[in-house]
Amino acid sequence: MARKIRFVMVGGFLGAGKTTTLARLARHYRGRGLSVGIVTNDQATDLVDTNTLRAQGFDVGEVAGSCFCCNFDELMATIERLGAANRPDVILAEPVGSCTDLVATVIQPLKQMFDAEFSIAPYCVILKPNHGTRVLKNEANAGFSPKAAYILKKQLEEADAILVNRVDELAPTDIDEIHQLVEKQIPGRPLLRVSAKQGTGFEALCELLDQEGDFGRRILDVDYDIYAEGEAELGWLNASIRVTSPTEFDLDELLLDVVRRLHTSLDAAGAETAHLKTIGLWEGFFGVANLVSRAQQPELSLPSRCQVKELDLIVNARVAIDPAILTEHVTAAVNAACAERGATAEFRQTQSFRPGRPVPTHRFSEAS
Ligand SMILES: Nc1nc2c(ncn2[C@@H]2O[C@H](COP(=O)(O)OP(=O)(O)OP(=O)(O)O)[C@@H](O)[C@H]2O)c(=O)[nH]1
Ligand SMILES: [Mg+2]
Repeated sequence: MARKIRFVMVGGFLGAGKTTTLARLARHYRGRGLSVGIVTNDQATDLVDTNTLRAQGFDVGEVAGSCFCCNFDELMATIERLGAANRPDVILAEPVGSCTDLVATVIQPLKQMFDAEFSIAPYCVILKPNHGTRVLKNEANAGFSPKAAYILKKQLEEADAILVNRVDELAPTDIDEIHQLVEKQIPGRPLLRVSAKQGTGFEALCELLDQEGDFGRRILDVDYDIYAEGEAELGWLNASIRVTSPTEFDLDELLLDVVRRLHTSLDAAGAETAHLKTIGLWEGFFGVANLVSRAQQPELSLPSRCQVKELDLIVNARVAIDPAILTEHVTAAVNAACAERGATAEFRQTQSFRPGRPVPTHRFSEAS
């Protein structure tokens, strides 16, 4: 009988560092000679994450159109497709950052219906310190609404282990404060201090993920009305754009310019950003720029270091604003950034909406 596939799902709120973590884990498993498949997930097509991971050379399948929990069959079909040529030893899965109740709707169905095929790694959930701390402190101005804060707390509650990310930019006293806050509110979970960007804490994370045991058993008591309303407060936008210019320009500067313009205009509109990300792709080169909070600065997370005359640009935005207004902001920012370089933007597809109510394919209320 074929060896079981190790199923490693890493959750966490929008912009927490899931994709960065999965890329690092994928390199780690590959380095151990294991074959790795990654499954990304979103409410719509044209994912920055899928393109970012593929551009780094990973085997990526995408569940687009609804979350893993609401399209469990597509998750299974995607894993099967990834294994068509070469059965993976490890599947790394990234759920949508506004999803929770994943133990009852993804892990337990895997355990109870596909036990012969998968072994389940501890379910780790990443905390974005800036946002997470404000939510855990119940600060009035935590960036999003109390309903969105509810989702973040539920995500942490169902975790087997919690990863406090971005320790590279935190003072030790701040890390200690977050540690104590998490320990007090969500007690009894291993708590790892990591930097997905720099790799700090990843030895301990990989050891934790290798543990054998009965993981993914913390089934939540979730109020689906609050959960659905929390998700629906976010404006969601995925756009794909073809950019062309008669003269060369710096791809990375364009990406940063788009995100900077959005940062400025959305801030002026009083809208909190959960995650704004954009990837530019041209002939095997790629660059990625992000903004993870209104209070932080845009950053070029993966530079392309290339000059181009044309590129495919994908913008994914998750912002607490009306999706039609979000579309206006994105269109204006892309057009202005392109015009400044004498380039033309042709919008090929734009999907913008508020996420619909989650209706899981399966929901197991008892752990196996
Ligand atoms: N400084 C720092 N930045 C990080 C770290 N981890 C991730 N980031 C940055 O945070 C941003 C978001 O990271 P992602 O990995 O895309 O986050 P995500 O959770 O996959 O986001 P969504 O898929 O949109 O929910 C990117 O700009 C990353 O470079 C970290 O450890 N330190
Ligand atoms: Mg991601």
